[in-house]
Amino acid sequence: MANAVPQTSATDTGSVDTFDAIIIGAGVCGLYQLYRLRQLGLSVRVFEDGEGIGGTWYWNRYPGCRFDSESETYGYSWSEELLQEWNWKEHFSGQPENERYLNYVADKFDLRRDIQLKSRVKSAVYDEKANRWEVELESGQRTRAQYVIAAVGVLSARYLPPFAGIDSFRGESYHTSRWPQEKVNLAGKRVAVIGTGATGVQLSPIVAKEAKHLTVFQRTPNYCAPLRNSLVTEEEQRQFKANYPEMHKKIRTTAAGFMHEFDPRKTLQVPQEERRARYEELWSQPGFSKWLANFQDIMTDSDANEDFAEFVRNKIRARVKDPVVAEKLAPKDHPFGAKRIPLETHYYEAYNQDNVLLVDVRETPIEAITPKGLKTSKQEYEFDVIIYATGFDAVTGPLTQIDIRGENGQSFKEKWAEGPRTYLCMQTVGFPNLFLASNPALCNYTVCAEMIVEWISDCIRYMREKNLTRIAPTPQAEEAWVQHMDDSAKRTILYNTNSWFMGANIPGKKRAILLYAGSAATYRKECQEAAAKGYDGFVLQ
Ligand code: NA7
Repeated sequence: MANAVPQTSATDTGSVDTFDAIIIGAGVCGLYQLYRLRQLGLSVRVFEDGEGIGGTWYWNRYPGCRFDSESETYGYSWSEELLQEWNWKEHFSGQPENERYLNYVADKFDLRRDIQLKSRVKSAVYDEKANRWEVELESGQRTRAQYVIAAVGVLSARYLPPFAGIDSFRGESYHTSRWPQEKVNLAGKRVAVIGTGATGVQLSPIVAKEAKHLTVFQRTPNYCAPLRNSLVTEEEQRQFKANYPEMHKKIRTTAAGFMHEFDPRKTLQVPQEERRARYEELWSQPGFSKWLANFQDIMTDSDANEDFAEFVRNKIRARVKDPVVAEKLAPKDHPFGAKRIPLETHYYEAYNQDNVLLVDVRETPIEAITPKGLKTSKQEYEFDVIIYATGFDAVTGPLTQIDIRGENGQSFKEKWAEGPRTYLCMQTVGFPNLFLASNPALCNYTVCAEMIVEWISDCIRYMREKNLTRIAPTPQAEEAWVQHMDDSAKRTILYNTNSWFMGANIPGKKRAILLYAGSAATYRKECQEAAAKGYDGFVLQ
């Protein structure tokens, strides 16, 4: 039986707690990872940067923040009791409720006693002789563990563009992913929102309602699709609860881990009238059906994609009264779905309000943030509040921000300088016993996260049963997987578009696919097969 009690040893620099496993991050992945490792009898410590748990749902508390997955698919599937107890109030649940849900889970499963909040991990260094990791926090606190599981999130390292004069602004400024706990009062204020990704699109219509004036600074227009959120009725709630097993079975087989399944037909083989009718039908449905239940070649065939892209542009044109503004909002420089599709509620209508202005920063680039506001190449705008909805250094950023050193002092950041190098997205050569729970294979969050967490937990259980203490991939398996990630992306329209999927939103970041572009179901199968073959592609000692 594993020793579930942390060991403390004295060193010349103070005492060091030793755990079986350290988990970095108390979000969706980290909480479940803690639960699973505890079940194995491991002593575990979770370090969480925030003052509360929840990860994404703790940090992103900007107005309008909500799921774009159907709520019932986002909840954890591993506790029938939890599934039956929790009532999702909205079909696409908002941040306050999502944060409440994760806190409910933490309390129900007594997770808090192993979570240390306000604890940002500074470094993790592998000690080869002892085969363990030395983890140091920003506070100087040091701990040790045989296993480190990075559950740091894939969209958690905020990106703030290095605008000239950014610190000179005399008003209030916020990044959406570091939104304050207390309500930000925008009433009567002149507000700027920079960014029109999923975040800016959720936020702007709400700001437009409250603020005296809103100016949205757009660099790339997105294909935004109606979310069509609504309250969950009692009957729907009853159906969720009755159908959970079936639904979970289904989402484990779809390409993206959502409840939507691509239509097996090829777009241009479907007669035009029928195709149009299908587009309208998809458009009228809630959530990502317009993307993920579309014809199967929408992500691989440019002509097929363009057919739907023009349909979406016309939807935008129909909603925005000023034709000049409408054309600025209608994307023409990238295919539909090559950037994440923001799901919106009254986004386009906001531009019909007298108090909302759209500034295209490709026409008039942002030159500087000034004490009074923001200066483009054309003019200076005055603001009381500037909101940066400028996104994240996705997937690699949260990991490379930590000084992780593997065998021979090798730097993780240097190793990943060209993009993620993993086998099965789970581990990287040279960093034994470091597992990546927040990894490039996270698509629809919880369903994918659960599979990854369970794979890691099963692997650790296997090692303990066999008295093995060290696991890392073989260089050959890693090389083949990196190639497979690249090949899978090349077959899609993702590859040639500038988006965070390709790391193209961060100046100087090497272009590489950051998310697994193959099917979630295939990924699940590959991971299961490797495990069934005694962790094929890994060296266990
Ligand atoms: P995104 O999708 O990366 O969007 C960031 C936005 O900020 C996007 O419109 C960017 O324009 C814009 N941006 C970034 N840098 C600049 C500069 N320097 N000047 C002007 N505009 C800029 O992040 P989100 O937070 O909206 O969404 C992230 C994910 O969270 C989302 O995909 C969902 O999965 C949940 P660009 O498009 O790069 O031209």
